[in-house]
Amino acid sequence: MAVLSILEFPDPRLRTVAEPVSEVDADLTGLIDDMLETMYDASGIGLAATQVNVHKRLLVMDTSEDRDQPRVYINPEITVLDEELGSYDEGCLSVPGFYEEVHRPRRVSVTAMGRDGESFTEELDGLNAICLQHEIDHLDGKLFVDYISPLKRQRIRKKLEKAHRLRA
Ligand code: QAP
Ligand code: CO
Repeated sequence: MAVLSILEFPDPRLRTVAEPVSEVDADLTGLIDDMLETMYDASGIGLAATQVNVHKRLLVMDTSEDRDQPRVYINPEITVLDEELGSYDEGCLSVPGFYEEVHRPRRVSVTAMGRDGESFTEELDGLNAICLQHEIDHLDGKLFVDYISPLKRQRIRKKLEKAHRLRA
């Protein structure tokens, strides 16, 4: 297993639209395990393959208090169950240090394959529903900062670009 490096906004590779996974083989389960290790190492609750520069439709999540309930979604397809929106102060491992309120549907249904390649369907609400929508956005090249004002987004961009220059 390995901790992978995470792309950060405004890296243009985060805008890539991911391709469906065709087969759940040993390479893919290895990637899943590395993504889970990367998410736990970074204290995140969700991570999409896009964020580790792999452009496949795959994401991992764990919103549990004890960080012991990994969830894996391969080729996730989401249906909004309820148009009612909820708001949450979202963050992102690709936008470190910044949090902004985002509105999203509160209840969704998702059909996906798990780590075993078996298809499943489940209904999600609360933080799980928010996190899943945030991670599927990554697979479509979208970031939570796309939902905030251009002025706030530009401020975040400038601060992260400066941090990246200092790091380099
Ligand atoms: C996405 O985000 C999410 O800025 C997952 O310094 C977040 O795990 C969905 C993190 C909130 C719904 C609600 C962010 C860690 C983790 C940071 C994360 C940071 C350290 C973000
Ligand atoms: Co994110």
